[in-house]
Amino acid sequence: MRIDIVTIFPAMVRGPLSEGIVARAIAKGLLDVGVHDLRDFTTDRHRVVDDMPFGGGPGMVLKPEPLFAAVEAIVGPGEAGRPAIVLTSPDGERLTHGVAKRLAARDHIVILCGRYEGVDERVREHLATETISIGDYVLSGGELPALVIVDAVARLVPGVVGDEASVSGDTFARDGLLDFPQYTRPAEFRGFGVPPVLLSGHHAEIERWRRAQALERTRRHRPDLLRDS
Ligand code: 9D3
Repeated sequence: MRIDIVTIFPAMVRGPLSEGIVARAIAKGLLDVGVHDLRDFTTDRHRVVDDMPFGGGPGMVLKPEPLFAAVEAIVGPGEAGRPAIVLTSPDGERLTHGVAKRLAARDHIVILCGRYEGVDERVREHLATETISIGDYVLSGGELPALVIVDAVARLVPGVVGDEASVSGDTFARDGLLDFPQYTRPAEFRGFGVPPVLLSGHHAEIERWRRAQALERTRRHRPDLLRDS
């Protein structure tokens, strides 16, 4: 799988890509990530990427030309199986495990990082194939969302996560329930113990306890997940 990220802050996204599971996936050749400076696709002396909104109002809007030029340079002329062109925007479709799975089925994803007050609407209408938000809070741009998308998608690429059971057992992947509590040694830490059932060796009882805990947590923190399923 190949993912290209177009941003005005390339250094902001390169750092996180060089650590952890995503870095290992790149090293293993399972994933290739390209980071592109939007300013490299401008044609004026001052490398201007934004301009004032038509109709007036505060802030600046990302101009369409550099974004179109970037995608046209990144996407090969006869590239088989058209890539997904993802625009990050606070008013996009909310990123969920289902959206990540849909993207993980693609061979090539190009992520355009939004910024400023917005992006010229012609980018969304005539360049992007989807617009994605990572949740209902205001960030200063699409760079962190792009990294979130790369992380969520990369772990679904076969071979990226060492233990496949840990992918299929994840929260949301398992059965739409939140995770059960986990403990490790020591069995007593500063006077705090571990639920005795986990030390009992009774696998059926442990399974029953975990399921009850997962259900209770979901009811308490995410009742919407129980209603939606
Ligand atoms: C709804 C806010 N907009 C009203 C004028 C302005 C605006 C705020 C913040 C436009 C862009 C941004 C920058 N944020 C993103 O580009 C972004 C984002 C986010 O802020 N929250 C969750 N997901 C995303 S994906 C891209």
